[in-house]
Amino acid sequence: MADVNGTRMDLRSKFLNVYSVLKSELLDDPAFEFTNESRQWVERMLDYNVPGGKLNRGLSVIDSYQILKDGKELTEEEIFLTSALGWCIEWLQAYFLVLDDIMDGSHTRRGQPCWFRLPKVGLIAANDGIILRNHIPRILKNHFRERSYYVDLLDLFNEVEFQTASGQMIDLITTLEGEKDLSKYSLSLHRRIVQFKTAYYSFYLPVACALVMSGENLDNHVAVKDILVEMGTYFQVQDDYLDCYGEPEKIGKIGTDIEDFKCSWMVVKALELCNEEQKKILHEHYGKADPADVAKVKALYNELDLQGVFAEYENKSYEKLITSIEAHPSKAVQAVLKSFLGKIYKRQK
Ligand code: DMA
Ligand code: MG
Ligand code: MG
Ligand code: MG
Repeated sequence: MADVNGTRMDLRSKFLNVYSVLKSELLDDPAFEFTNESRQWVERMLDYNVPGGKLNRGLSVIDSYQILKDGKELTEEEIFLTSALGWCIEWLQAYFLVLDDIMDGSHTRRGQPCWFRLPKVGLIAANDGIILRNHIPRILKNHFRERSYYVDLLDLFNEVEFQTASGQMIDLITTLEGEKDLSKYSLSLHRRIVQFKTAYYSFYLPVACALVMSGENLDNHVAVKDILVEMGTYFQVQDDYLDCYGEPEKIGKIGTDIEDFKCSWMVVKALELCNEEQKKILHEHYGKADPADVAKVKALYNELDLQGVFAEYENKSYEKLITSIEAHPSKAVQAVLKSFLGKIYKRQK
């Protein structure tokens, strides 16, 4: 056990070293003559937004690749390359989160103020998001240009970015409809939003990166994709639940879904379970910034025992996922998927 943990720590510190390497390269970009001020801005912006999360997505690329190689020890080069791909996902995540926090009007992220909330940053954060996004093809060019699968990687990142941005769009424009008519919120609409905004980039992308690096053709792995998208859906339901019931100190952020009129799993379930009187409460208080309104909505969630409903959903999803994973013909792929699921099952953050 000590050994397993030791290896894992080692991998994490190696992964963090690769961040420093990639950052130095970007700060030395020959295409742009940095002044001291601009270099310092980018460095501070990267350190603030890229490495401070759980790093699950990034580390999963290394894990998945190793499992696909039957657990054989990876060469230093393989560790570097899988880490670089992992960091590309963390960069993509940072880009989406910086912009997501502006659009959601959030206050904190990863236990600190959202980047745009810093007095000197403000809406410069919008351009910083674009910079983060532009770093990804530069990292890929620096390290994968000569590889046979370079085009496949570019295509993969482009596709997944488009899916995520589309999901964010539906998430945002759906609130306009909800304000007009809350009863338009349904489980199928919720599913569509979360598959696109979360599942592809958080779950499919890390495994897809590992598969591409192992020389696999992604067209042959549709079944794996379906399971990962299902897992990503479960993950975002957890996110919606934690937005209301999570402890801000643990999840590092303060929920805003009720204030923002989000088509969250919580409100969809509440609409499904409430009687006419309770529905009136939702219509009256959902989507308002006043803490008194938010408290009314949360009291209704308690009344409907959404914590219990969620616990049941969580158990059912876990069992369903295990069943579909065990139906997969490859033991190695099963191991990749189970390791993923193990990391998120009953998560508190
Ligand atoms: C976020 O959904 C999705 C992306 C692509 C960032 P969200 O707004 O529920 O995320 P969070 O709760 O972290 O703000
Ligand atoms: Mg958000
Ligand atoms: Mg959002
Ligand atoms: Mg959320």
